[in-house]
Amino acid sequence: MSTILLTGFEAFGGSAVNPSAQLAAALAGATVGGFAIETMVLPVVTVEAGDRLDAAIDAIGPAFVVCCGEDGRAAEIRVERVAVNRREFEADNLGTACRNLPVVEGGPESIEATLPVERLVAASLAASVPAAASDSAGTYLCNEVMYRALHRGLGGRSSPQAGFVHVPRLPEQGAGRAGAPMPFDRTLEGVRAMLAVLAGEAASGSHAART
Ligand code: PCA
Repeated sequence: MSTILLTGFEAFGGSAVNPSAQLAAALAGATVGGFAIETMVLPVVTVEAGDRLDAAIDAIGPAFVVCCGEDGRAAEIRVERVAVNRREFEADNLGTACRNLPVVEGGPESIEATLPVERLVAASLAASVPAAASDSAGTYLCNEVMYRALHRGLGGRSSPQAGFVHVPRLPEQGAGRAGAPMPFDRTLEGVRAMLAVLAGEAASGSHAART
């Protein structure tokens, strides 16, 4: 059976929970449209998160990689269009700071998602879950793992279609800086609709089109 690898992140920034870790827990072992969903929760730790993702892609050989994370500024599910080759943050979960460092030395300035971003957004909206495409995944761990997942394809390594989905905080976390929380069952419904689109596209053969 073909596989979709879905990743979440552990809690960070003083929060006790992360909605993306809950997505990984809720979808572990699920089947969507004939695809097995495998999940993992990544550490909010620079370099290590990308290394773990890389190893999982090598071990599992998924058709698609959907990395998920929390965005405290989001009021809707955000499907990222692009990852940038920059690490710029005050502290990861081990206290490491990064100032204007590349994710991958010598890598391109930016890499576009190879998931069908607009169709994923449409799928969530069709399920009545607010969603939008986004042109910035930030310069923290979410951007870093997205860049790593996409960069491996440039060097000729096996490269599943990959991208990143940012989700709003949970109601128990309160609103972020500019965001609004989303109940977990809504987030799950939106992401499930996106996975169904991926499974449907692969089954109908448009998988290679990468649009
Ligand atoms: N969100 C952070 C990192 C982990 C997460 O869930 C981000 O947006 O980079």
